[in-house]
Amino acid sequence: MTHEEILQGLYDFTLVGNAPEVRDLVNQGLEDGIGPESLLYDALIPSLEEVGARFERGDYFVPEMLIAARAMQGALDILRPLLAETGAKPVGTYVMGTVKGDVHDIGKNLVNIMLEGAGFTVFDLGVNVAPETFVQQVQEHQPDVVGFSAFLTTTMPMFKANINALVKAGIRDDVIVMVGGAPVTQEYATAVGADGYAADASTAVRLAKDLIAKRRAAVPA
Ligand code: B1M
Repeated sequence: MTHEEILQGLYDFTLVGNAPEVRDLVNQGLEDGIGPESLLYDALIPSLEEVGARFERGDYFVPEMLIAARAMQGALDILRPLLAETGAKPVGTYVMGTVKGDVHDIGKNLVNIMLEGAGFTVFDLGVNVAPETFVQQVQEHQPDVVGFSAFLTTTMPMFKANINALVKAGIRDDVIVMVGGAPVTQEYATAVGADGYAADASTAVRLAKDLIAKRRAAVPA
């Protein structure tokens, strides 16, 4: 198979949620020398975007979205160690979770993989994380950054609820707050009082490093 055929196959099999074929093609692609980033950004993510577009048009329903997501997760299990394998020095600590009411986690997991690859220690709180859990975990781990992911317009308001909970606990200024997720925009992030917003995983890593560097420069150790 050519590289193009492998990428096309990955796109097609993810779209129909054929997890065994997706796993096989990921392995075959890696054996043939296709980079993990290319498998991700040139096939898997575009396929999930098409899944979302079909859902919006009413051509797909929740079960189709779910099996496509499972196929993607199988691929990520194989790619995770390769994406995270950079030998980077520790750069900071990150507490991350998907907000309350929201169970989407593929995007969050991808951000975590890239953060780990860049040298962050990541505490992943999972999905459907309540404001009080974020507060408790920030108090426990004292991270440089706390990240909130939201993938539904209906769960985005939880950013503000989480920030309010940090304020109430008296720890808002101790931690950098970053937000992200498919429907989130810079304007929304600014409006709720987040310190940073990123549209994708690699920008999220770059921004986290920049925000930490700025904070460390401003606050003498
Ligand atoms: Co849902 N879903 N879903 N879904 N789902 C979306 C998000 C949707 C856009 C589909 C659509 O209509 N086009 C739509 C939301 C519409 C909206 O509110 N604007 C939607 C809906 C409506 C729903 C339900 C309500 C459907 C229903 O039940 N009627 C339901 C909600 C359940 C709930 O959470 N309470 C639901 C359920 C599901 C499944 C469970 C079936 C499944 C999730 C499985 C899982 O995650 N384990 C699912 C899926 C798979 C999707 C789509 C198709 C794919 C999501 C995905 O993984 N994308 C999605 C359509 C789409 O996104 N195009 C959709 C790939 C991923 C790599 O990208 O998630 O954007 P993304 O993550 C990016 C960036 O956002 C960013 O970096 C990531 C990597 O580059 N990022 C950050 C993420 N977090 C960040 C944090 C940061 C910085 C950057 O800093 C802290």
